[in-house]
Order: sequence, then C-alpha cells, then structure tokens
Amino acid sequence: MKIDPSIASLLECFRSHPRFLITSHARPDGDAVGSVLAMAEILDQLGHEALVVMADPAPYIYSKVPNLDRIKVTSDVSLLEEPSSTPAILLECDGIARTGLAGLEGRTLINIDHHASGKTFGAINWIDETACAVGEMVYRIAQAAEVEITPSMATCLFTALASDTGSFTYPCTTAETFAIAQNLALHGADPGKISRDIYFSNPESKIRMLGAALSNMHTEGTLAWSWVTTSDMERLGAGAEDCEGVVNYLISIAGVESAVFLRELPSVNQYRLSIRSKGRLDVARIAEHFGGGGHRSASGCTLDGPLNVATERILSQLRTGL
Ligand SMILES: [Mn+2]
Repeated sequence: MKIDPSIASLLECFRSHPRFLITSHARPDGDAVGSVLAMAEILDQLGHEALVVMADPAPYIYSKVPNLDRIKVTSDVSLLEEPSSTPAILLECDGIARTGLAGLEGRTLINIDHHASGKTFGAINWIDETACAVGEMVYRIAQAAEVEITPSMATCLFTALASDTGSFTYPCTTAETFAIAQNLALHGADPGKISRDIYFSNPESKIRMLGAALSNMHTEGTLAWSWVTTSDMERLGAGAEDCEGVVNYLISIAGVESAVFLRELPSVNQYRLSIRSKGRLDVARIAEHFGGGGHRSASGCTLDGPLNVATERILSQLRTGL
C-alpha cells in the first residue's frame, strides 16, 4: 500500500513517543468527537497511551458514541498533571486557541486538519481540505498503520463522516466517502442505529429553539437569515448546542444561496454566526474576513453587537460576495 508522506511522518512521530494527548476544538461536533475517540483507539493498538481531553462535553446527540466517557473534559490540561513532554495531537484546529484548553503551550503539537482555513502551527502538519471530515483522515491513518478497524472505531468514524457530510449530502461527498463508509459498515458501524442516535434523539429544548429561530427568519433575494437572543434561550431552557443546525434549515430554502444564523452570546454583546452557502459563494473567506474560519460552504465567526449592526455587517459581505 502506498502511504501518503504526511501519514508516514505522522506514524514516524507516533513511534518516538510513548504517550499522547488527543484533543479537538471547543464546542465539539460529531466529527471532532468521533475522530478523537477513533484516534485514541489507533494509538492503543499501536501500543501507546492516549489521553483524550476536550474543553467542552460532547453534544447530547452524540451521547451514544462508543467510549464517550474516555473524553476528559477540562479547561486546563495542567490540572491533569500530564508532563509537558507529552505531545498533543490536535484534530481540526487552526491553533491552540481553537481547543479552548490551557496547558498546551510548549508541547510538541501534531496538527491534523481538513479545513481550508487550516494553519501550519504544529511540529507536524497534515492539512487536507479535500477530506470531507477529519474522521476520513483518521481513517487513512488507521489504514496506513494497519490497525484493526474495531466496531467502536468504525462507529466513531462513521459518526464523524455522517455528521460532517450532512448525512452524505454536502458537495464534499464523493465515491471515496461512500467507499470509506462501506468499509466502516463492514467493520461494525450500524448506519441505521447511528442515524437514529444522531438525528432522532433531539432534546425537546432544541426543537422549541428551532421554532423560535425560524419565527425570526428573513429572506432577501438569495439570502436568508435568522437569530436567537439569550432571552429566547433562557425562556425555552435552551443552550448553545440546541442552536446547532438551525442554519441548515435556512440554506435548505429553494433559491437561497447563502444563509446566516446569529446566536447572542451571554453578557458580552457579541453574536456567534453560523454561515452556509450552497457552494457558489465561499463563506470560509467571508468568515475569515471577520476572524473566523471554516469551509467553502460552512463557516463561522463572532461579531460584536448590537444585533442590527452584526446582521448588517454580515449581510453586506454576503451581498457583495454573490
Ligand atoms: Mn470536521
């Protein structure tokens, strides 16, 4: 089997350390959760110790992902008394800050990312923006390392792929994506069960939040946008993760080419933006303009309030971009 030089240097690095920290971005999504856990299993099989750390717990919809309790949630790695010589593997982060973790400074950093906005901040950097999920890259590492794809690993990686491709519907989905999904299904991933766990296990607060968000929806030509305020969220007993995916309803409208959802952040007069495009407009570039990042068709950034100012700033970029 021909091994990508980037994977070869990763495997070389793995061989030279007994123990690794593995993490991903704050407010993890299905790709982050599935990928860190699969990566940990790869290192287990290679005879290494792996400590999985994240700044935030997995969203509720990923609570059935195998080995989820392996993720230690902390804001500061130093609290775990992990020696500073332990290297850290960062999955889909553009720097230490994205992890939301303190205590990574000064460590050897291994950077594996599939975002167009990825940056070469690590000692080893493998950035492949053609990968539909970082889970696809972890899968390729597993193949190159010739480890066994266990049912739990297959389930984690299938979760990563399914969530980052919008259930195999986004433009990044290729024959290769399905080939990987097929192999994961052959190794114990149950697509029906995984879909049920992810898509049919929403907390009620999330659906009520969706109702509030959609009642604020506006459209203008090929643009759609909506928002929720902290008082909406308090009233509905909803949290930040209940807002995940709202923007996908906006971009699902026929004739809409780009969409943005603004969520008010508690007590800072700022808004967190989720931006989507059907592919004509590069919303990664627009998010980067405001200090955020992401992919061509899915990105995010944070803007100062008030709401009308934040909305006008993003809409003016989306209007000129089309
Ligand atoms: Mn991802």
